[in-house]
Amino acid sequence: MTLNQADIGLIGLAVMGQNLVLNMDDHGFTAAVHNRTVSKMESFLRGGASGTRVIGARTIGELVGALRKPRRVMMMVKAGAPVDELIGRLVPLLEPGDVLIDGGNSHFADTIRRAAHLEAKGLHYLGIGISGGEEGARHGPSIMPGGSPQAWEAVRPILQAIAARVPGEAGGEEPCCDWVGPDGAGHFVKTAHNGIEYGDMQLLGEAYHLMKEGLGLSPEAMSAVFAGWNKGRLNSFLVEITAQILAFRDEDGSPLVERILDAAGQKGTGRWAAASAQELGVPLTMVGEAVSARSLSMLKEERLAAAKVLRGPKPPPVDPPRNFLADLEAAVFAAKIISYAQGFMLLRAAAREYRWDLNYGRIAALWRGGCIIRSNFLQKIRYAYERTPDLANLLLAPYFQVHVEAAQTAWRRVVAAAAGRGIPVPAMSSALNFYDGYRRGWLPANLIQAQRDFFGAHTYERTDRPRGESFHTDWTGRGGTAASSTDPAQGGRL
Ligand code: NBP
Repeated sequence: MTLNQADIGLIGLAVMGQNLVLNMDDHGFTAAVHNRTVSKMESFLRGGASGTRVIGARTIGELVGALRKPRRVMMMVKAGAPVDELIGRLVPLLEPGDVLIDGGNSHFADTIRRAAHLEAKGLHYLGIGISGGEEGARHGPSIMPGGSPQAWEAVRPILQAIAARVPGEAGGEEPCCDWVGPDGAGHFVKTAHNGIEYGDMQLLGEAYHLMKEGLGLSPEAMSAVFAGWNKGRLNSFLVEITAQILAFRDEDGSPLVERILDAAGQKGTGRWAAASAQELGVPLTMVGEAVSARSLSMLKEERLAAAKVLRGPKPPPVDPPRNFLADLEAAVFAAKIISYAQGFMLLRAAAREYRWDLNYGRIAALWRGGCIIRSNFLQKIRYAYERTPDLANLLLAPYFQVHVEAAQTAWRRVVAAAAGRGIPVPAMSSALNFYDGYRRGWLPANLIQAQRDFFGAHTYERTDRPRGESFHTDWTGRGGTAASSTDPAQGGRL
C-alpha cells in the first residue's frame, strides 16, 4: 500500500462506484478504493481495474492512509442507514479540512443533517446527485454537487473532468457539473431531476398507449414515429431509447417490449419529489400522476380481475382525429413544457424554504448531457432563465408561452380522444388541467373556503377587503354570533 498518494478515495464498488473509478482513472486521477465485501474489490482490481492506477484498500483505515491531504473520500453506497454507518466509521479517521462526499441517491434532508453534523467537526461535506446510470458513470454523468463552497473547490477538478461535456456558450465544451448550492441542494436538484424523469417517461408511455390501442400501430411503426420525433423539438435521450426499445426483437423475432410485464417499479426518488412538493405546497401534478401510474400498474392481478367486471366505452364513440400523430406530438411537447415548469416551481419553492440561492439556468445546463432527461429542450430553459433570472414561471417565458399556445388545440383533441376511448392519459390530461388552472385569475376556491368556514369556522378572506383580514360567517343562523366578524383571533385557525 502506497501512503498519501491517491487523489481520492472511493468506498462502494457496486455498479456506480466501479464505473466512476474507471472514469477518474481515464482522466489521470489516482483513486484508492474499498468495498465492505473485500472480495468484490479484489475481483474489480483483477478485472475491470487491472492495468489502471487504482489502489486497493482492504480496510477503511488503509484507504484513508492512502490519500493525499486534504483527503477526499467519496461514498457510493446504498442510500439510507449505510451512509450514516459509514460516516460513523470514517469520522474518527479524518481530520479538519478533509472532504467527505456522498455520491449516492440520499434524501436531501439527510444530507442537510449530515452536513451540519460534520461541518461542526471541521470536516467538509458534499452531497452530490449523479445521473446517467452505469453508462453515464463510466463515460460522463451529469453531476449536481451541493455542500460547502470550500469542499466544492477541493473536488471541482476531479468531478468536472469526469462529467459529461456539452457544447459551451462561447464555443468549446462545458462540463455538466457545477456547484448548485449549500448542504442538501445537490441532492434536492437530483430529486427534482428524477421527478421530471418520471413525468417524461409517463408521457412517452401514454403516447405509446394511444398509438397502440387508439391507432393500432405495430411496435415497428411506433418506433419509426418516436425516431421521427427525436429529429425534432422532442429530441432527447428518452425518446431515442424508446424508438430503440420498440424496434428491439426477442430471440424469435417478436417485439420484446410486448412480452415485458406491465408493472413498473420505482426506487423512491420520484415519490420523494412528489412528497416534497406536497410539503412545499407546489402543484407538481405531473410527477404525482407518474408516480401513481406506476403504483396502479403494480396492481396487475387486481387490474386483471377488474377488467372482467368494469366496462369502458364500447364501441369506441369517436374515431381518432385526422393527423392524430401530429396532434400527439404537440400534446407530448406541451405536456412536457408543463412538467418542466412544475419542476422549476418545485426548485424555486425549495430555494425559498431552505435558503438556497439556486441558479435555475445553470441547473438546466447541468441536465443537458449525461443524465436521463438530457435533451436540446433544456437549452431553451437555460436561455429563459439567463434572460430573466427571477422568472416567476417558465410558462411565462416567450418561447414556452408561444409553443404551449400553439399546441393547445391539438393537445385538447388528444386528451378528449383518449377520454372518449377510455385510454388513460393521466400525465397529459393533468398537464392540461394545470395549464387551464394556472392561466386563470379566478378559480372556484372561494366555494371551498366557504365550505371550510361553514363546517369548521376556518374563516375566509373577501375580495372587497384587503388581503390578510379574516372573516367568519354563521352560515345557519344557529351559531349565536353575528353573521360576519373580523375577529383576528380566528384568522390563525386555518
Ligand atoms: P447499490 O445502491 O446497490 O449499493 C451497493 C453498495 O453499497 C455495495 O458496494 C455495498 O457493499 C455497499 N454497502 C451497503 Br448495501 N451497505 C453498506 C454498509 N453498511 N457499509 C458499507 N458499504 C455498504 O450500488 P449502486 O447501484 O452502485 O449505487 C450506489 C449509489 O448511487 C446509491 O445510492 C444509488 O441510489 C446511487 N445511484 C445509482 C444509480 C444507478 O444507476 N445504479 C444511478 C445514480 C445514483 P457490499 O458489496 O459489501 O454489499
